[in-house]
Amino acid sequence: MTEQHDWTQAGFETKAIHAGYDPDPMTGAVNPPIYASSTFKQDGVGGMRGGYEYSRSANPTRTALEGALAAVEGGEHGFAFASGLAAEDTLIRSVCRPGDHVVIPDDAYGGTYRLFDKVEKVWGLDHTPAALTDVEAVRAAIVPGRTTMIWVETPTNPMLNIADIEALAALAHEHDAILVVDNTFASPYLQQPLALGADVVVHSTTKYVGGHSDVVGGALVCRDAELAEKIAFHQNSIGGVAGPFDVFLTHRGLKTLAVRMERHCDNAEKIVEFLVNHPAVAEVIYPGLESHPGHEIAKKQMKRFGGIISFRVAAGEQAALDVCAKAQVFTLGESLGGVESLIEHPGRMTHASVAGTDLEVSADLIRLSVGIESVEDLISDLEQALA
Ligand code: P1T
Repeated sequence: MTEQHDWTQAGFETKAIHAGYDPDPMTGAVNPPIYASSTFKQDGVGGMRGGYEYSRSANPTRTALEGALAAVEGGEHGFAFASGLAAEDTLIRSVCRPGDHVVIPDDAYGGTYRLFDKVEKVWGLDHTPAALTDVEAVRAAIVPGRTTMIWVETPTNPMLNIADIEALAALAHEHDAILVVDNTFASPYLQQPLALGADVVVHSTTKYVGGHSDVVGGALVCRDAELAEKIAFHQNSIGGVAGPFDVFLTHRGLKTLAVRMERHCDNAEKIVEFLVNHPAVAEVIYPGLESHPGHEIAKKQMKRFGGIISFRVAAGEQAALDVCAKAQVFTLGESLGGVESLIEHPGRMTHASVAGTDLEVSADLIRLSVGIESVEDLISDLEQALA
């Protein structure tokens, strides 16, 4: 299973398809076999073949995905987990200690906020939510000597705010903190935070990387060997690893990420054009719009602007709920990043856990995850749902 070929100079699509795995020397299988084995025979005590001992520590199917994820993010070390939140928790416990402090986004996936506010805080890790669009606000939130991590989501979920990764990486490093970027919304195809100075990239691979809404997973990618060693230790010690069947699906999804992302972006751009001209829509939020406050930074650090659109319904909360209920091609559901279009009401669904906090979202907001269906069908669906 050890990879022979060096893909570092290859293009994104080539890495996504080939990195992490060379055809199996025994059979020539072009895809990583699903190694449904919890343990591996040793040739005498400690005589491990290829370093495999027990599948929590390492599994060849997972090794292949981890190599591919590291390659597409321009990193050195990849780690695959059972969910995005398992990846986040493992990273936090690898880096932070009781008494430390983290600056977190004042607009983020509700589950990430809940993890910091309801789980990590109990173990003595403090956090301050800050507007990541404002570098000075982030600077002001840092507690010198205690802040070990600045946690970034860009674009954010669900408000699609844009953080300047390069500027925040410089700020973090000024304070001996690390910069973590949750790259779930952009995907590695549209944005590569490590090249901009970030120390670790986080993914919910449940989303664009998997791409087919058929598997839950998470990932971490970094360059630094010392940090990688800490993550590897905690990945094994905590045990929130991705299983071989899930890993297979995620890896299969990754191979087509580039072509899917192009279509997600094409469709999203056309839907944005439709929504901005619709009288029932009060505001369209999409980083590709020149009027979006983060447009210039997004243009600088993203290849295109992604497949997620948020918009506010002029007639308020009930009207927003009605639009969600009336949509037919857009499926009403949580999650995002799959081939099928999804519609949801963040206030009552994905971000219900932040109600009453600094991160509460407005009740007239709808989030669309634009899929790769025929765009005409998506637009006529929204037309009837908004009518
Ligand atoms: O669901 P999980 O794989 O554990 O990933 C958590 C997560 C992390 N980061 C971001 C930016 C996310 O959007 C998510 C999960 N988000 C949803 C389920 C959602 O519908 O927004």
